Amino acid sequence: MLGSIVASATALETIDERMLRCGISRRSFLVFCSTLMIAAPYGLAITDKRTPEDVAAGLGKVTRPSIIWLHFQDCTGCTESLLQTAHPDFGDLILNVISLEYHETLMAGSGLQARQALDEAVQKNAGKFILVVEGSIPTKDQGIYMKLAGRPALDVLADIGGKAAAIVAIGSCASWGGIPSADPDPTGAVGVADLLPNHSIINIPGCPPNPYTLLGVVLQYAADGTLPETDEQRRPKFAFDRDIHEHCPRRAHFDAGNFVKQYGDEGHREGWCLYEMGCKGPDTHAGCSTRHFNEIPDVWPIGIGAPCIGCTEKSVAFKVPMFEVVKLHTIAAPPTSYAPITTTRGTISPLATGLVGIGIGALAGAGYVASRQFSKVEHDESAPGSKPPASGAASGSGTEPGASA
Ligand code: FSX
Ligand code: SF4
Ligand code: F3S
Repeated sequence: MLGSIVASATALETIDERMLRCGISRRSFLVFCSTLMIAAPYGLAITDKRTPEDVAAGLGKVTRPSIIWLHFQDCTGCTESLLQTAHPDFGDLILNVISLEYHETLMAGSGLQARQALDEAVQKNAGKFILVVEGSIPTKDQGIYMKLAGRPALDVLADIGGKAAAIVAIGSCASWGGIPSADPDPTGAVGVADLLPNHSIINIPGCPPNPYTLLGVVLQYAADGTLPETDEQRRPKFAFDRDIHEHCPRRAHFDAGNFVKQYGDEGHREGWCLYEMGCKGPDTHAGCSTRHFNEIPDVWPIGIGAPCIGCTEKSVAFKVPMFEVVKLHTIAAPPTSYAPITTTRGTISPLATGLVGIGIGALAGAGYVASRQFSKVEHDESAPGSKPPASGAASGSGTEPGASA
């Protein structure tokens, strides 16, 4: 990883040149491109292609985007989600697609050395780099609760943010305050857009967010200088236009009224809906239900049996209690009164058999009467119990009751 950062002197090479120079296999790059296509199925010119080969052909010509990554009040989960992957070489591949000029968690330097590295990176790329901010910014008491090299984070953000071409607030902390802003919010934690409202800022909330959303945004920007269309919370629509509930694999259980009542109960073991356990999926916009983490199927909260806590929603995560049931805005309340699908098995008593027989007899009789009543053809021989008309009989004679109705 450090190698990728030290190699920033070659930041202006294209992704293809970099892949070649670093011996990254074409196959790995194609897997990366197909994952990007799934993460951004529409809304980005770089992924709006027919095949991963087409995406790779376009992306290969793009100059690696220079990124300066700042950490404020965070847990480093956003960085972890970017670099933890099922395929050992994937973290390296990601660091070869982008040019990470400065990242405190990944660099070896510290103290004065780190400070000089930041100054150099900003100076060298002024006006061209993308600033990625991870973590919230403390504002209480003139921002004294977090300082970098003696400067409040507030000042550092204003300074470096002002020299960036665009800013990406990665994670819920940088987007709107996240965990540090939860009650009682001791540091007055806010997101980047609260402090720099007039800058080009894309929010990618999530705790952590899907890393491919970030990669899609920065690669699109590197390709043609555009940022994706966003919603009113500055979230890219391609990743946040649908709610979790819409494509949740447990949705059929919600519709059928099958709810987990307690962790470890039969419904939980069977993979039933987690709504009654406080799942915020119906009120949460994110792509997790179709785009899982770390390239491993089912690696996302609901996939492992935990309710969605609404981590991408400012008004839900860390605000609404964990087990509180969310309001359903766009859909009907879940049906809780359906008869259970599974019934206890046992022996059937002769009395029950007799009652069922009577029931079936009554139904058959009713069906017969109904079929006769719907028949518009006199002496319809297809109707059960019809007798063939007597030769020369007048119309309407010799028929079952109701046959001519
Ligand atoms: Fe952590 Fe990032 Fe949550 Fe925050 O993600 S995963 S607390 S959004 O800033 O490191
Ligand atoms: Fe899935 Fe949650 Fe919706 Fe249930 S309530 S279907 S678990 S998103
Ligand atoms: Fe967050 Fe819910 Fe996805 S908790 S990671 S938005 S499933």
